[in-house]
Amino acid sequence: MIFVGHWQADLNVGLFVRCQGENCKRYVAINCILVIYLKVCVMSAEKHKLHYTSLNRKTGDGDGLYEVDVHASVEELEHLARAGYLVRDGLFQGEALQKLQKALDHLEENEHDRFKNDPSQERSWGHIPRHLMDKDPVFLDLLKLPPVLSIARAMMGPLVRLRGLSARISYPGPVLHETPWHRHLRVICKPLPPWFSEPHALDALIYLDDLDEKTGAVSIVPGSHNWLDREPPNGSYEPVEGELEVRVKAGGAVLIHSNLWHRGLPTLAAKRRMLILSYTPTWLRRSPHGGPQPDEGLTQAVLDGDDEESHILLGKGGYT
Ligand SMILES: O=C(O)CCC(=O)C(=O)O
Repeated sequence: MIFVGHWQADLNVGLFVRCQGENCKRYVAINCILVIYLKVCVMSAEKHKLHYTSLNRKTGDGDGLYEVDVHASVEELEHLARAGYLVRDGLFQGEALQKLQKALDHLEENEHDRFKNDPSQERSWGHIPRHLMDKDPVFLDLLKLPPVLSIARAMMGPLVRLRGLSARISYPGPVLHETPWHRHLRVICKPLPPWFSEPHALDALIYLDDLDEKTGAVSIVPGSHNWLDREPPNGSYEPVEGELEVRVKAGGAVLIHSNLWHRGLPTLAAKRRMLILSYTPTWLRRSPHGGPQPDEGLTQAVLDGDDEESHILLGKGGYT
């Protein structure tokens, strides 16, 4: 939570910060800086091109040259590196958004039996379907989603793979649906060994419903992806210093480094649907969550095909 006064900065572009404090006037200067800062965070993507040369002649498409049409400005990438997040409004709109909502509703219906909402528990993460690309072509179409994949390649190099596509559906009800503070790549130890490989992944948290008081915002701690000496408070739902509540409209996304501390705030009065689309360097493993991939999932046909980029994205090759 950022404390900057008795007002809410609503930039009318979907990002809200809840503010509290004693004396508004004292914070006018801070507020102005905050508004400029937030505008940088949410400005629409200004593209640029990036060129990589692979220094591994066995990998890549012949000459080892990769051009990435990055769906972000250089400043936005710097912000992502430093703060660990980037807000994308209107990533999906109109029919494209409806297709995702419908596909997730369909999957929810199909997998409802697997969702256990134990009434004896005070809290739950909600319903978390996994392996989405294997289950519906609408989700498989996200494999090369340029506004996310291009940023993944800009941050981690040309050779990235899918870590997973999962969903989280939370509902209002007697069992409170919210998540504790967490990060997604829990592979860090203390002390850090001399050859420690810092884990990186980009997660696009794609919201299919408006984030508001009814559904619950997502809260993040800017810069926390760089904290290699501590973990988020275990199982905690309590506020953390520097916490920032982010809200987007349906179809918007919050791109985060996988190890940014974050939590989904309680879903109090309306169903909330979101997707998590993740990419890592090719040599990292896919997400272990959700067990083995479904037999005869849709990605198998892609792996049987001859598109090398898709093979690499699905974990076949792209490393030596
Ligand atoms: O629901 C959210 O906003 C975040 C969910 C999340 O990070 C998770 O399910 O791992």
